[in-house]
Amino acid sequence: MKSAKALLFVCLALCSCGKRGQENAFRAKMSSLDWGDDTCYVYGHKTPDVDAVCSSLAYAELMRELGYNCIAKVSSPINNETVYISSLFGFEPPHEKTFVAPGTRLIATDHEEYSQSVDGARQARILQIIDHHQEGDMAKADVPFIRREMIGSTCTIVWELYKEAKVSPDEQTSKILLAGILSDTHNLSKANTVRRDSLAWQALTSALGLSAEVVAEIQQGMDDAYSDYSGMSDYEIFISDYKDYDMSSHAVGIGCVDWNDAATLDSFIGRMLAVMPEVKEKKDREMVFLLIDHNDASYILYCSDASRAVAEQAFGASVREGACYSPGHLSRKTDVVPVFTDILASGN
Ligand SMILES: [Mn+2]
Repeated sequence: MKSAKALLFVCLALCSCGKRGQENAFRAKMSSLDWGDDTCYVYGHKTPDVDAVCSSLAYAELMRELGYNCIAKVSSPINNETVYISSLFGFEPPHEKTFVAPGTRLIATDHEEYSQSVDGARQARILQIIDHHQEGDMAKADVPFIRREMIGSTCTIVWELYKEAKVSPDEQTSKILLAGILSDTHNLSKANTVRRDSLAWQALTSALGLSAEVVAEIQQGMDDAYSDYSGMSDYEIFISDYKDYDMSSHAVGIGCVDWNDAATLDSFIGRMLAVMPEVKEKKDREMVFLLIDHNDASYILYCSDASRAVAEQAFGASVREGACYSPGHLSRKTDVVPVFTDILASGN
C-alpha cells in the first residue's frame, strides 16, 4: 500500500513536470532541434568584442544546463577589453578554433553574416542565431531557431532566454552577462540601449551586489582597456574592432577605434591611412573604412577611389585626403552599415 502510494506520487510528480515542460515553449523548441552526437560550437563574430565572447559563453552554459553538448569558441583572438574584464571577473575566455569542418553544428551569437563567422560556417549546420543586428545572410538559410531583438546587447537577449528556460544564471554567468551588457550599451548610455537592457542590468547588478558606483568604475576600466593600444602595431590597432560585410556583392570591411588625444590625432589618422592598403589586402576586401571616434566626433577614413565615393556620398566632402568628418559619435551598426549598404545597393 505504501509503495503504491509512493508510485502514485511519483506518477503525479512526473505528470506535472511533463506538463510544465510542455508549457515551456523555449525548452520544447530546444529539444526539437537536431543536435546529433557531436559537440555543437557556439561562436560570436570574428574579431570578437566583449558582447560576442560573453554571449557565446553564457549561451553555451545555458545549453549545457538544458542537457546539450555545447562549447563556446572564438574564431580569432579576443581584444584588450575582453582580456581586462575576464581577468577582473575571473572567467576564462573561450579557446580559439579558427575553422569548423563541414556539417559541424553551430550556434551563432552577436552576428548573422557569414563574412563575420568562423571559417567553414557556410558548410556548417546552423542550429540557432541569437543576435541584435539586422537580418544577415546566415539567417536566410534554414535556421530552426532565431532570436533577433534590436536591443542594446546580445547578452540581454541571452539573459532573457535564461528566464524563458527558467534557469537562474550562477554568479560567474551573471558576471559574464553583465560584462556584455556594459560593453555594448556603454553602461546603458548608448543610444541603442532600451528598457530591457536596463532591466537585465538591474537584475544582474543586484544579484551580484554591485553598486552603481562600482559598475561605473568597471566601465571606466573597460573603456581604458578598449582604447589601450600600447604595444600594438598599427595593423593590430586597425583591426582591434573590425567587421567584414558583403554589401550587394561588394566585400567591405569597417573598423572602429577611439582616439581622444587631440595633439596626436593628425599623425594617428596618417598612420591609419598608411596601414589601410595592408588591411584591404589581408582581409581580401574591395573597400575598407575606419571610424575614428575622437571625443564623440567622428572621422571616416577610406582608401581607394571607390571607397572615397561611398564615404563622401554618406558623409560629405573630405576634410583631408582620405578622411570625411561627422560631428557626433557614429555607430557602425546604425549610422554607417545601413547607409553604405543602401549606397552600394543603388550602384552609387
Ligand atoms: Mn553585440
